[in-house]
Amino acid sequence: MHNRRHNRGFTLIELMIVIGIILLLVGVIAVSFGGVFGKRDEARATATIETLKSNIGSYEARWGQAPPGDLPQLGQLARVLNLMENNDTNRGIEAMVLALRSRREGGPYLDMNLYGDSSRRGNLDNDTFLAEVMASSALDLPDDASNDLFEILDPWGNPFIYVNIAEVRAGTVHDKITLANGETIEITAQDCQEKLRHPTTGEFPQSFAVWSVGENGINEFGGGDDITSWPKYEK
Ligand SMILES: [Ca+2]
Ligand SMILES: [Ca+2]
Ligand SMILES: [Ca+2]
Repeated sequence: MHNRRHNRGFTLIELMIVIGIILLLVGVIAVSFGGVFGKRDEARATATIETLKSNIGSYEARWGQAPPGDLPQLGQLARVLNLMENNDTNRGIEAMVLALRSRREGGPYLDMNLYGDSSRRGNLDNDTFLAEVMASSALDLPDDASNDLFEILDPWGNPFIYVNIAEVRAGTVHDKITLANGETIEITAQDCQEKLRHPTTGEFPQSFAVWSVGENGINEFGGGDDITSWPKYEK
């Protein structure tokens, strides 16, 4: 009797130790897998930005400037009257995507693998360019092209943010970004002028800036875990 009780107690402690070890192992595995997935997403975001950089570079070589950061500017450049969208949200990335989809000047410049992948393309603010302006023919979009104003999405489902640096300098940048969680964040020219400059040289990235708000979903204008088209500044 005494022996059996002693044995039972021992078994319980043993069991708790085993459970403890299992929990510890599960924790270690979960953390390392989380790290692996996090790294994989980060690498994918970096690869997408590299593709966009190369696409924008080709566009820039023919059009003489980086894609405009809003539709009226693109309209002016492409001589499409009243090219506009109706919600003032995701303006930068939408204008960039539309500019790169144009077949004019040797386009389209947008990587069709990127554009054709529905997991990397979205229309979070659910808008279209106004059909009556005949933008489709003026921009020479492919015949089967949708009128949707698409965003290119990062691996966490948030749109990449695009600004044209000439527009940052001119103070005309004003954008709202729709995040995957339904929140909206605001981007002003003043923010960009302050936060996109190199902290010591005061230089802006290039003729444009593309960045992802990163895994934390918080826009840090290229700081923190944001993934950027320019070399990240040292803290
Ligand atoms: Ca929009
Ligand atoms: Ca849109
Ligand atoms: Ca971030």
